[in-house]
Amino acid sequence: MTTNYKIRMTNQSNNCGQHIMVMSTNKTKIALVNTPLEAATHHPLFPPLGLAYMAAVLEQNNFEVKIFDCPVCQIDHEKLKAELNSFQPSIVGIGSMTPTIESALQSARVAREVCPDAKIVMGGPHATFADKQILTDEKAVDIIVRGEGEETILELAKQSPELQKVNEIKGITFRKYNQIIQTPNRPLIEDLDALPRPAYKYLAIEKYKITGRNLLPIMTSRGCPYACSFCVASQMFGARFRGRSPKNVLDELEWLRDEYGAEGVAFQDDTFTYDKKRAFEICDGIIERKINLPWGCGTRADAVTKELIDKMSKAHCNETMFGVESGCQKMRDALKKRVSTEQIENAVKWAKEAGMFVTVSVILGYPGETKEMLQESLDFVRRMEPDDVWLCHATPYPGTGLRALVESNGWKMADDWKIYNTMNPIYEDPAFPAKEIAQMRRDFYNKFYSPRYIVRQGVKGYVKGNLYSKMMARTAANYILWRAKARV
Ligand code: B12
Ligand code: SF4
Repeated sequence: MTTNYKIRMTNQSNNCGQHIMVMSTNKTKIALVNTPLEAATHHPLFPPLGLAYMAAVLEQNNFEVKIFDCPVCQIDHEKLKAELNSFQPSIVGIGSMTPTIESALQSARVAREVCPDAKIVMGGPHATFADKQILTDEKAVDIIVRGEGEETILELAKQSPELQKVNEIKGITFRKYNQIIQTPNRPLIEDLDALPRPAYKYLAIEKYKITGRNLLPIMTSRGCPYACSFCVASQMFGARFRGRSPKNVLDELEWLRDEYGAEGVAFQDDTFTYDKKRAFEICDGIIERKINLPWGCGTRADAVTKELIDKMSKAHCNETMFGVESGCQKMRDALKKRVSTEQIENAVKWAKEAGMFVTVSVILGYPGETKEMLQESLDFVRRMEPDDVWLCHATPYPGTGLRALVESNGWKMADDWKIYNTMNPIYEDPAFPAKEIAQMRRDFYNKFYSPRYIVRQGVKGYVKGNLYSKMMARTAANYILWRAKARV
């Protein structure tokens, strides 16, 4: 298929930067960068699915692609610079989330130094909503891709290196002389089944282990019809749920197991069960095809029924995360969550009865929340006795209603993006000091991860075989030991 390309031997490096001799061609080269991690993260590392999708589309169209997956390969900016220098791509595409934006900008600067003629493109949820600010402040970035990237990066690659008709490419923001120009939004990809599978061959996929197990991600849908005020999902991927067909999903699950040795799968959809009929069909398919992989997913409490939860459990779902956000109806209304207390209690109860590891996530300190309301919320969560609780400080990410609200209140906000990871208070509500919120968060965890909790998770994990419970029994034991040593 590519015989008209010149082939030569060059000294290049593999996914993790070890030098090897490879055949290379005269195809246009595109580098995709998962930017270096500058500080330890509280999350396990997951493969950068968005970059892997874009790599697949570019490869399908005969471009030469490399992904520099810096966090898992422990590539810092110096090493990235050397890698880009030896690859000399026409486009350097860099992903961004809010806590990693500083690192992403630093990646752009090193790319500019060693590839002065390359176009430096940035995408992802931070750049999408901070496009104008980034292009104003950072000359090393040429173009921002807003929202879904597959079709946009392909059009950029096709026009590369001249990019003479860049203004005709939808979904980008770019600088022309001293002006910043936003082209119209790109229509969403209608048929997600038509996308190639994420090109994991460009990643050091074997390095992604969670407690020693090969747990791989899958995204079976995009878009969210809700508009919770702290979240960018519906603006990023559209306010309409676009689900892949059950067959397409099931084929990918088998591929993850057979080609990549997956021992478990993380469904990373925003609301996996939004289309219940589709969720039932996927579960039936998993059972019929004997896919036999444990999996977890996140969803809304109003998007499940007892029957669906039981079916998911039969299909080896052993972990579910519900975005509860608050135990106080008034706060859930303010957050635009549109879920009732009864729906939350039922969903958690059904999932626990089905033997799943149930996590709930809760937002702390949303504007208008009082100490009493937060206490009500924490008491509600404690009563439900989930297996884990993510207590997230309300974090005003660019593009969210929450950010607009905090700005309109005139409250001071932290401008260090690195701390936008939900573990830190970001703004100060004069009526409810951030210090008090942080203390209530600590107190909750100190009581929650108790010896009784360890026994409960130990039984669920070691006797009943739930993988997540095993992990949490150990994590909680370490937490208690750490507290005892540190006397906190
Ligand atoms: C899985 C996930 C994680 C995983 C793994 C992240 C990863 N490796 O991608 C983990 C658990 C590590 C994680 C952590 C966090 N996450 Co998270 N996460 C997700 C989730 C659920 C799925 C990500 C995914 O795979 N999407 C599917 C792919 C196809 O989309 P994508 O990655 O966005 O890529 C597309 C576009 O963004 C764009 N694109 C992306 N990069 C680039 C680069 C170029 C050059 C171009 C052209 C285009 C482009 O094109 C891609 C293909 O269409 C999303 C929600 C969502 N729906 O995306 C939240 C989401 C990305 N996370 C979010 C947040 C807030 C976080 C945290 C900051 C806090 C938290 N939740 O704990 C941490 C911080 C992590 C850190 N590094 O510091 C927010 C991001 C908001 C923001 N402004 O950054 C999201 C959008 C959730 C939300 N709805 O608010 N997360
Ligand atoms: S929090 Fe969940 S339900 Fe709400 S908008 Fe985001 S993805 Fe949708």
